Parts: sequence; C-alpha cells; structure tokens
Amino acid sequence: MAKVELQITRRKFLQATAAGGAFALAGPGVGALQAAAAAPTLGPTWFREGEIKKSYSCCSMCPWSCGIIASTVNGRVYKVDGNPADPKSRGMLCGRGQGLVSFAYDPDRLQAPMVRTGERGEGKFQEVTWEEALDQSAEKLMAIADQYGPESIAVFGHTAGDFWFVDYFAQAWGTPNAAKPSASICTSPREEAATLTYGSGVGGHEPMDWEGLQCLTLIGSHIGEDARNTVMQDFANARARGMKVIVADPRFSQVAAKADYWLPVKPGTDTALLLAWINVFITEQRYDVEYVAEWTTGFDKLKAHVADMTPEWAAEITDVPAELIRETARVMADNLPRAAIMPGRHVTWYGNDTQRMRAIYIVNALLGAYGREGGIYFNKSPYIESYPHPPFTITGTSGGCSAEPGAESATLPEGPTGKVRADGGRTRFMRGATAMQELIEPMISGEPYPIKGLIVYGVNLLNSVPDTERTKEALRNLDFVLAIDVLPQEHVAWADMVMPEATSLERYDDLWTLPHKTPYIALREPAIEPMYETKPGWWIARELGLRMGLEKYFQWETIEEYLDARLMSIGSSIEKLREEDGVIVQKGKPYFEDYGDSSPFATPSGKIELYSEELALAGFDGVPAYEAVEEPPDGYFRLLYGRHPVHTFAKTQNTPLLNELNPENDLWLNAGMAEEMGIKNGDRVMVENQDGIVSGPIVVKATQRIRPDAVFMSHGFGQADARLTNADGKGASDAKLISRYAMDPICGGAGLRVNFVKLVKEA
Ligand code: MGD
Ligand code: MGD
Repeated sequence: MAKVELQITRRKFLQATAAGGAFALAGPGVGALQAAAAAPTLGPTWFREGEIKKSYSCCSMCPWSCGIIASTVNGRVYKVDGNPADPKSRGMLCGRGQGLVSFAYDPDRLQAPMVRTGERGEGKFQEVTWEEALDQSAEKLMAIADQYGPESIAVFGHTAGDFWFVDYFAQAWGTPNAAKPSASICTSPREEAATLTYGSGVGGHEPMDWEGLQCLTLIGSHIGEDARNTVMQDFANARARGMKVIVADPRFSQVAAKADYWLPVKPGTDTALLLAWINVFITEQRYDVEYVAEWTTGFDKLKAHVADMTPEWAAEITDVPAELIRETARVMADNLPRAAIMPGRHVTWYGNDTQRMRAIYIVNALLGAYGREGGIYFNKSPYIESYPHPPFTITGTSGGCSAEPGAESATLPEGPTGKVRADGGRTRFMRGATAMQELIEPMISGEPYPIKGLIVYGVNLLNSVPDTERTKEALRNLDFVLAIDVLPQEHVAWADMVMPEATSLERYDDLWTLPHKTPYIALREPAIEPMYETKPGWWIARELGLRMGLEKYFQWETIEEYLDARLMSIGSSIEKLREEDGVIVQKGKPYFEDYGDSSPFATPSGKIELYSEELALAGFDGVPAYEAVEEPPDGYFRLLYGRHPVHTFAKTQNTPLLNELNPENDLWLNAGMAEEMGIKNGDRVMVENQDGIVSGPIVVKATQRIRPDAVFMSHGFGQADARLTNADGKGASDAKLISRYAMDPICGGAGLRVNFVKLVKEA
C-alpha cells in the first residue's frame, strides 16, 4: 500500500521537477503529496479537513536558504512553497526544497538525547533525559576547560542553526577553535582573494547582476547540478534573452550543454587559462581602459607579468586550443562591462586556489565589471542590531558562507588564556575563518596545544572533512564529543552524548540576514511543535550556556523575546514581520553611483589591487602565477566530484523522497578509456585511491562528456551506517576517497582535488 503511494508521488514529483534533472524548479503543490507519502495511513484529502496555518521560514535543505511558506493542518506540515516576497526563492523552490517535508518526517530521525554505552564508533547508546544530557555535557566540558583551558574545546557548526553554537556560544565561551566547513573546505579562497583584491568578501549571494549580464563565464561552477534556486532562475532568464555563456570544466556538465563555448580544460590548469585571457585583453587593448585607469592599481606590473603568457603558451598547459582561448577572450571583451566570471562557491581545489581566484577577479576588473550594471554589483548586508549582550570573550572566529564581507579581523583572536587558533593560522592571512581540517591534528598530537572536547553541530564530520581515518583517530582521542544533529549520521556513532535537534520546520532560528543586492531580513518561525523529544538549537545552546557560567550572554528567556529585541532596532517585531509576508527588504548600494565621492573598495589603496603589495610583502606572488599541480600516476585518474541536483552534500541521501529520486551516484568515465579497460556502461566497479582506500561499488557511466584523465562522482553517497536505512551502502564515497588534501597557504583552504583513483571491476 505504502509502496504504491510512493510510486504515484514519485511520478508527480518528477513531472513537477522536470524529471529531477538540472534546472528543475517546482511551484506550489508537490509537498502535499510528499506529506501524504510520509503518512501512508492518511487519505489523499486529509489536508483539506482542517484549518490551514501558514508560517514563514527559510528552507534548510541547503545553505542558500530560500524563503518558504509552510502550510500546516492539524499540527502536520503538508507542503512548503517558495515565498513570493523572498528575494531568493521568488515563489519557487528546487527539488531539494520540495523534499523538506520528507526530510522532517524521515522515520530514521534522532528522537531522544542519548549517552554512549559502547565503544566509540559502535553506535551503542542509552536514552537519557534532557536534564541529564545537559548536566553531564556541561560537567565534562567544564572539566576539560579546567585542565586544558577553554581553547581546548572546539566547536564545529554548519546548517541553518549554526549561529547559536559556532558563533554565539563559541564566542561567549571563548574558544578561537570554532569552525564551519563552508569556510576552509569551501569558500575561503574566494573570500580571501576578494578581500585582497577589492577589499571585501563575496559574502552570501554571488553578486552577478543577472538582469543586464551579457556574457557569463563559469570556471568549474556547474549551475543546474549546483542547484541553487535563484541562480538557476537567473541563469535561465538571462540565457533566454541571449546572454553568452562560456564554461571551462573538464566535464561536459549540464551547464556546459547549454553554453556557447565549452573549454574542456585540463584539471588544475585554470590559472594558465585566466592569465592567457588577461594577455589577450592587454595585448589587443580589449579591456576597459578608463575603468582600469580610475579604479585599479598595479596594471603595469600585471602587463609585464602576462607579456609572454599567450594563448599558445596556455594551450600547451590547459589542452584548450589557442584559437578557442583567443576567441573566448574576445567574446568577453566585446560585451564589457556586462561580462564577468562568476566567483564560484566550492573553490578549494588544488591548494593554490587563492591565486586562481585572484586571477578571476583580475579578469573581472579588466572587464570593468565591478559596480557596473550588468556586471558585478556590490553586496550589502541589511541593517539590524544584534541582541544586546556584554562583549564576547573572543570575537571573529568562524566565518564561512555567511561571513559578513570585510568583517574579517586582521589579527587572530586570542582565547581567555592567550592562545590563538590551533589551526596553524599564524599570519594575517587565513584570517577569515578557522580552518576546520587543521583542527583535527591538535586533537591527535596535542600540538600546538591539545584540543580535548568537541561540540559538533550540524556538521557531517565523516563525510565533509578530508581524511576520514584521521578524523576517526581524533574522535578516539578526545575526552568528550557532543553531537547535535537530526539524523544518525556516521559521526554520531562516535559521540559520547547525542542531542537530537528539532528540524527547521519545528523551531525558530535567528533572523536570516545576508549580504544581497536588495539586503533583506527573513523570519524563521516554526510550522509545528518539535517532534519526539527533540529541542531547538537556540534552546540547547542556551541551556548548555547557563550550565557553563555564561548566564550574562543568555539573558533572554524565550526566543520570541530575543527576536523581538533585534527587530525593535528597525521598528519591527515578529508580528509585524509576519504581516509583511515574513520578509523585510531594504535598499542596497549596488553600483558606483550609490557611493558618491567615496570608494566602494576597502583595500589599502581604495582601488582594485591587480598587484597585491600585501601578498608580496608576505612572500607570495603579487600577481597570480601559474603553478603546475601533481599529475595522476600511471593507471590512475584524478578524482573529481560535485553536486547532484536533488541532493545536498551528504545529508539528504536518506531523505525518503530524494532517495527515491536518486538513491546512488554513478562514476563518469571517459567512454574511450572505458572501452580500453573493458568496462561497459552500467558495470559496477570499486574505486581505490592512491592510499589503498576502497569505496563502492558504483555504477559506471561511460561517456564522452568527461576528459580521459579524470573521473567524476557526485558527493555525499557511499555512506556506512545501518541506521540510515535509505542511504546505507549506496554508491561510492568521494569523501572517503579524499584521504589527502593540499592546504592553501594564503587562505587555509583544503584543496580536495589532489586525489587519484583506479577502478577495480567488481567480482
Ligand atoms: P552535510 O552533509 O550537509 O555537509 O559540510 P556539511 O554541512 O557537514 O551535513 C550536514 C549535517 O547537519 C548532517 O549531519 C545533517 O544530518 C545535519 N543536519 C541537517 N539539518 C540539521 C539541523 O537542522 N540541525 C542539526 N543540528 N543538524 C542538522 C558541507 C561542506 O562539505 C561544504 S559547505 C562543502 S562546499 C564541501 N563539499 C565537499 C565535497 O563536495 N566533497 C567532499 N568530499 N567533501 C566536502 N566537504 C565540504
Ligand atoms: P562543485 O559542486 O564542486 O562546485 O557548487 P560549485 O561551486 O559549482 O563543482 C564542481 C565542478 O567543477 C564540476 O562540474 C567539476 O567537473 C568541475 N571541475 C573539477 N575540477 C576542475 C578544474 O580543475 N577546473 C575546472 N574549470 N573545473 C573543474 C558548490 C555549491 O553548490 C556549494 S559550495 C553549495 S553550499 C551548494 N550545495 C549544493 C548541494 O549540496 N546540492 C545541490 N544540488 N546544489 C548545491 N548548490 C551549491
């Protein structure tokens, strides 16, 4: 019975999301069927038999956080729709957003606080009360702090409620070792490079001025598989009105299939391609001469640097024909200033990523794109005050996707006993955020000082941080691990205490405030009461804080009081925000005209720094240089990975509806190579990396759409925990195969594309 219903649901769902493929956007209506599927005992019209309650929140299925309206009947959510008033969703959601109801009603969810009874990793637990869980956790953490200092507790956080732990709690408590994977394993090169080049970080929404953009270039950003709702809408609209698209990717991605030019660049050589484009702009005088004279410094040094970096030079390195390099440079230049390279998001690739990102920004500067209509607008944060609290013990620790542009501090924060971050960040660089992967080592070696306690909130530790075996060793070594999650993800089995959080549909979160073209503030309120014995993150952080001597930071009694105090600073309240459809939109300052006589660039020179004195003084190249990366050994392919349109990282593979749409990943292998190796399309293979780590089996997709020197799989599969009944053992894990990384010395990012794999046919 349940099975039949699920099949119907799937068909409808597929219709609504255009076969679940790229560019799948769904309007209202699908979620009702999801909820019906999640509650097979209810008839198809159950949701018409009560009053419909609407609530406003942001989708928590990915960090993009589109505004949603949840519809609830008799205490059960039956659908979520995009909020038309929200600048990100504009009334639409992607397939993953439509899966939010199914995520909340996943029967595998964590349901009660638990204390470990078996060995770490065994996953044996006993349920305890919240009082016991909080008291015991506070006691253990305080004991660690007494012995080793407050800095010996690390706080890892991601997902919708991370603010309460990795920002608020960690800063109140006083540990500089607070980190988000969205910084050092994702955006840190683009943020550091942006700060160095034009004085502020990119912030949240990549600031492409889509309405007027005439030429978009993508360097390894795969819009459509990277299924951010707004970006897909903007791309589709711009392409429909004739925007030119250039895609550099070793793989013929979904967006490459829609492009005017596909450059199948050799992995790791993009900086050479970018330098050759710069060479063409300058030698052919095809750059915005006036803009460069007025708004940039270091042009002469750049010109001298790229003098010999011709398309012919780059063709040898990148495998992209010289004529194609020249032609694409001219297409960009013909459209300036309405032409730009999108900064990208997951840009920690090869360990030299800050310099590649600088080269991207330099191209954009030569095209005169910054601050120009149809180019790249200036992102601005909305105005609203924080909840009043005494000065934090420590400030400026975490950063990440939600980091405020320009908010990075130039000096490293110190803990109460004078210790700076334990991630090796000793220079002014790596300033934006603590490097999460670098905090694993002190958990093992105790150097530069021991980290003995870990709070892990919403981070999929064994599927997101490179070198899983090292992370397990660190987990074995810690005195206390507290996991706050909604699902029994693999790392949860390694925790001493598990606290189950209510999902975003069941809780308030802090207001959503991120830099945007039209800065806005969005309400995140619950649609239903927390299910089972779960509690909201804000409550857990506060209760833990109260038990750890942090009362002065948690003066508010209820979350409504907290939110109303913030909203009062802009003359609003939760009630008023509801009346305004859950969103307050403010005025931005996207273009030069909005800055009068002042410079929008917060660099030392007040201009875009094509040559960076700051980098040169620190012993790095002042203008980006091409550095070769290690080649795959004989018989090995470079392991590439990326997003799947209906999944988010490793967290949605278990979500019933999304799992049904796509239960496992496949391995893209060049068809010629497959034939040479006697592997057929659809065969299952095991994948083994350079360190002998094996993952799989995974189905081979033999295709012309990838270069012969690389293989590609979507991230997040190949999980191993029987409590994840849908995800367990499906496909192969890129995370497990990424047993090494190359650290970018400038931004602290972990380059993950430095792993090589060979294929072993399944017996
Ligand atoms: P997810 O798999 O989404 O990735 O890293 P993560 O954010 O760690 O894990 C989210 C975790 O939060 C899961 O454990 C999930 O169960 C839990 N969760 C979900 N909702 C809630 C909630 O409401 N409350 C709580 N408490 N927990 C919740 C992402 C990171 O990974 C990023 S940003 C990037 S770009 C990198 N991508 C990447 C990759 O592509 N490949 C590899 N191999 N590693 C990567 N690491 C990075
Ligand atoms: P990846 O997913 O890693 O990054 O999305 P993106 O920033 O687009 O994209 C990898 C692309 O780079 C692939 O197409 C790969 O073939 C290509 N590539 C690999 N190596 C090279 C190289 O050397 N040079 C070039 N030019 N290209 C290369 C990440 C983004 O996705 C992030 S950070 C988040 S937080 C969101 N997560 C997310 C999700 O989890 N699921 C879905 N469906 N969408 C998402 N959107 C966002």
